[in-house]
Amino acid sequence: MPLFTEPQTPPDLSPPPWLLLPQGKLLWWPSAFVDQADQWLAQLENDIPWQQHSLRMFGRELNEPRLSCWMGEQPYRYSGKTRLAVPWQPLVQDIGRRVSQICGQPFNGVLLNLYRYGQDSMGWHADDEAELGLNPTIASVSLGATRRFKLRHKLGHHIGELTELPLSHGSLLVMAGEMQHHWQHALPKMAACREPRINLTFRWLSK
Ligand SMILES: O=C(O)CCC(=O)C(=O)O
Ligand SMILES: [Mn+2]
Repeated sequence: MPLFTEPQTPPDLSPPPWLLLPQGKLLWWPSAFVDQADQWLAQLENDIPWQQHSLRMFGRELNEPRLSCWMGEQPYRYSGKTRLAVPWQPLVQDIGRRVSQICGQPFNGVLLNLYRYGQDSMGWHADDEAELGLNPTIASVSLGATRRFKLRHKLGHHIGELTELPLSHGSLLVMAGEMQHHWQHALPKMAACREPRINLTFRWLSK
């Protein structure tokens, strides 16, 4: 028996500080849920009623390049469509409570997204629907394949240096402050990626 054992690295239990950007702030915590991530991914892949939705673009109805599910307490209107809410599932509610504790904010809905492979993606946009309120806190949990999350200031790249974050299995990203007024985000295609990714973006909708 050795008298002394190697010092253990304490688990990373407290959130990192907010990253302050010009006109917005971010909390990026890559290891937030690494211990639970495998189990959450397996369960959500199976248990969520994933739906294919369409988008109206250039006068045509096109399938969104991902599957999704709006879950929570009330309908959500975005991209010109109204999405009825699927009732909370206990696991999703549990994840939401943990995320709320970290952000110090309540959430009453979550958009779950399933990117089946690297060809699934999300174009440039801001989460700026009126019912999200003035400066919404949007909290995003990522599971599965690491994908690139891109950010750009609406006035151009010279405003913000930060343009891309790798969102890995078990990570948490929170966008807050004036972010949705001044910045857009996107999840580009990644041809080489063959693994699925699930993303949960928790939101608060005014009644
Ligand atoms: O998949 C992501 O990380 C982002 C998804 C997103 O921005 C959205 O659904 O509004
Ligand atoms: Mn978004």
